[in-house]
Amino acid sequence: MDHTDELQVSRAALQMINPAPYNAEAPAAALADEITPTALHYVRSNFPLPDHDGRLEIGGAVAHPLTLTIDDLLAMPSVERAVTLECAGNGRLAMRPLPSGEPWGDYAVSTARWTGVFLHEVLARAVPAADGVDVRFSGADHGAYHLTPVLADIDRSDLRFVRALPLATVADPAAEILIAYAMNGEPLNRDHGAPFRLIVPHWYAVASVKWLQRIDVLTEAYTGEFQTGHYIYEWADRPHEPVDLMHVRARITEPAAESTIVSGRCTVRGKAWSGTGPVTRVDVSLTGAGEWYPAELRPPTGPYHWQDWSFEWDADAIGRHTVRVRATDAAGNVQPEVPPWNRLGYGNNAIEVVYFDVV
Ligand SMILES: Nc1nc2c(c(=O)[nH]1)N[C@H]1C(S)=C(S)[C@@H](COP(=O)(O)O)O[C@H]1N2
Ligand SMILES: [Mo]
Repeated sequence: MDHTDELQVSRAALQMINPAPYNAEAPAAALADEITPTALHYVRSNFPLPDHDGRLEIGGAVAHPLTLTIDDLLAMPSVERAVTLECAGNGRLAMRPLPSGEPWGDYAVSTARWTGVFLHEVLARAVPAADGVDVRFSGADHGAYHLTPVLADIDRSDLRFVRALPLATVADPAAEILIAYAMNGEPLNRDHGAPFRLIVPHWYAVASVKWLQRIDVLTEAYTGEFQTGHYIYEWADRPHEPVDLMHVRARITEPAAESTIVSGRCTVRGKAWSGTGPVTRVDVSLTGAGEWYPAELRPPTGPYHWQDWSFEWDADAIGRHTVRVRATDAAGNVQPEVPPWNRLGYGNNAIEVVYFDVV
């Protein structure tokens, strides 16, 4: 198969949002399993698929600049982590007024098994300067920007996807940030960042730079369109904040929303996740503003992995029933009733409301 055929096959099961640059949601089935098959994993790209020369340059304020290839990474100890990635724009479609940006429904979220090396071990080989502040990650992708830049001095005719993380975060072994070269046991495909990408657990997926080409240690805080322009919560009533950790959220996966079900006992189930600690409880409400009942919550099967929950519902009365589901995490964060509106439409973790018609 040539590249074009390969892409057609790997994209066939997704719900396309934008053909170029290619952006696509996962189908509902993607949330059913522990691990999302690669062909069902959502894709979000800001630019056309880039060519990558296979080299990873590490420089800036370091004592030993390095050039690594996939073989160098394969020679290092490998780690595998299941990581739930969610786009910060997931759920944007439910915000009012509707913000600009990709009109994501609720399926820009997936969980894959990523294999790679620890970023902190790679960076340690380059020996970052003691006065390093940020670490800047450059993707190989660049081109005309399909959205309107937020920063005033941006040339939208040729932009590159560049993001930074604090050096303290990158150097912390507990952060477990990966340079991943495999996804669900296969080499990364082109849509997911071949030949290697960052995987930053717990963060909204914008931090997980694909097609990673350069890593530079900076002695000043990084500013750029994808760091301080877009991916900022522009609140109406308080200071702006950067998009960082995923907000706590639960989704109902079964029965399908708006489906007709036969009266009797019914298991409602779904997934819950958070970037600010494991989910500690999930509650279900069956009557709009009424009481909340605890759902059964499975313990996490990994530190960065969505959790299963289920609720036995006696759906005896025929008619239309509403079901709401609300997750709480170990840090005490709870989902809000109403989307937390911000100008660019990030971080919508409002309580999901679905209805079922019982017959
Ligand atoms: N180089 C590069 N990395 C990127 C992006 C991008 O446009 N270019 N998009 C980011 C965003 S916003 C998301 S949500 C995730 C999506 O990862 P996926 O396509 O593997 O699901 O990649 C992130 N990494
Ligand atoms: Mo995203």
